[in-house]
Amino acid sequence: MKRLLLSSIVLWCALTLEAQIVNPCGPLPNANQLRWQDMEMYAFIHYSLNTYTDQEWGFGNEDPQLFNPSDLDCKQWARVCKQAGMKGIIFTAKHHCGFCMWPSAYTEYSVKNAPWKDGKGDVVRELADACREEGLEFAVYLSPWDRNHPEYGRPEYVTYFRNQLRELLTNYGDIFEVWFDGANGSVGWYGGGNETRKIDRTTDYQWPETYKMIRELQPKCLIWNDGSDRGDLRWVGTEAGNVGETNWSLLYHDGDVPYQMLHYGVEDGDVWCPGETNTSIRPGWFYHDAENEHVKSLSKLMDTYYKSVGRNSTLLLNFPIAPNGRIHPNDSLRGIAFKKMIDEVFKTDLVATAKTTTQGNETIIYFNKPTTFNRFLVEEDIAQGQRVKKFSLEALVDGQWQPLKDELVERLRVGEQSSGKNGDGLTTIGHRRIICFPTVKASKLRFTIIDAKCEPIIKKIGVYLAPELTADIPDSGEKKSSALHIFFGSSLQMFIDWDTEQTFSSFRYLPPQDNEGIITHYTLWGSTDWSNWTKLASGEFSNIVNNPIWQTIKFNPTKVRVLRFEADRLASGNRMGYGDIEIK
Ligand code: FUL
Repeated sequence: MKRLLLSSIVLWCALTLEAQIVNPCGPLPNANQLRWQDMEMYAFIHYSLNTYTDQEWGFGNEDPQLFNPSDLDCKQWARVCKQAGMKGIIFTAKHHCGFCMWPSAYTEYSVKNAPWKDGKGDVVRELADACREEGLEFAVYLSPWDRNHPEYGRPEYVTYFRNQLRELLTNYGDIFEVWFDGANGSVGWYGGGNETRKIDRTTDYQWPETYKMIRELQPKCLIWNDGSDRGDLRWVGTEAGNVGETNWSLLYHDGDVPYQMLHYGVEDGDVWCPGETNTSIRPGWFYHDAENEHVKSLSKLMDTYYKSVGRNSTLLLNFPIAPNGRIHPNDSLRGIAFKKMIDEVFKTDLVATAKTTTQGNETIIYFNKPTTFNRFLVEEDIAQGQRVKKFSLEALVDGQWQPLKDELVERLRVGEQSSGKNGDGLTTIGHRRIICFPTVKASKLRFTIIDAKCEPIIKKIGVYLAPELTADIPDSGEKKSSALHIFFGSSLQMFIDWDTEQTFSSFRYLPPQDNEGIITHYTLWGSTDWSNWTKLASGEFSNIVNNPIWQTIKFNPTKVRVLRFEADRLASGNRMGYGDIEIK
């Protein structure tokens, strides 16, 4: 064991030192959190009855008879995830619809009443075994919101939920994380009630008792939270695949956790609660045929990597399972290419062949000759706390020091206050920070820590030349709705009309991307004469706030001259908003 010198920034080469905590700085991670952070990337797998109903959120009354995959192969999932660089898998043992992918003793709504394997199957078991065979860790997602259960929203439900959790935590070996999901309580089947159940998510689930049970049954398991009771790690406030470039692994131990805190952490927080960035390899979490050509591009996935692992977070990347019971080839090929690209980018550390000097908080890397690079990587020894608040990077190009900045810095969201975070992006470091900038050819690189909470302890730095990735095909900027005649009857009612009758069977809605006026519940009407209206569809846009992607409403082919699209409920604001509309 070597000791870290604390006099200043110490270690420049890609060495991993086991450090003694001699000078702790603020809250520290525990052994579980340290181990988990080093996993860096692990997979989510979304698979349930939704896979067979083309939905993102089931209502709770979907028929278990639908679950009969022809070719379910958990070993294929594990192999793909491993090759995609994932260190573990978190599986949707139960999603909001309440259908259990294991034969729970506490409900009939599970695989035991599905035709698959004559009701003798257990997907959780098969996946847990497959993970072990591949050397992957295994974890479960158990939705607290259960739209099937008659007692949901009542104290009896908490007992049911804990019983299920106990089954999962005792029968399937080591579980590295439990994922509870914050979506909760609205309309659902609830045993036939078809009603709305409101809950207070901070008190009704009685988390402290549940957490105690988890600690007893699985002492190494991390508890996910979205800002209700503090668990061991936090959601980052979005499903788009990015955490703030400033990202403290700290929160306050109690009080509300608004988006700003989820996304950026809290500099003077008093508990260690690192961020986990979750996103899907496709637009939706569950499989939909219509998304087969929309698997995220390599450049989008790399962007996600830089904005998660490269910003002091872990990456939880979702692979949905197709109706046949396997990961679709488009997703597996892209996942594997993603891992190859990460390896390619970080293959050659240019610091290894350079000379490095450190004086105080300034380090200079002297390259043997003018060298091209476009990535800078730096890691703090987080076992000793997260310390660095601000740093700078400069490249010596043709005898002149040029400042480098993080070209992936986020724009502020509507209404978001700037707190200086969104300047050059060179703020916090933590477990790993990767700075992307346009390729420079320089003879020296200067890294200066400008501000830190305590004496900085840097564990590693690296400089790399990433290959140019063909950018995603840019959006032409032309909206599909620009060809439509759209006008508003009120702030919650939109009309689209045509000169002549048209036959349509689908209506697509892209919510506004700045968060204001997102429609969560809608009704769609059609008419040929403006006075007799036929209801074409009504319902909810599941998960539209956290994942504001295109939503498709399908209906029987109908002749209309005018469509009336009504917002029955908005997520925020009082005027319906839209990013785009497409009608076919
Ligand atoms: C969300 C859920 O509502 C989605 O369906 C999905 O499971 C995602 C990971 O979390 O909150």
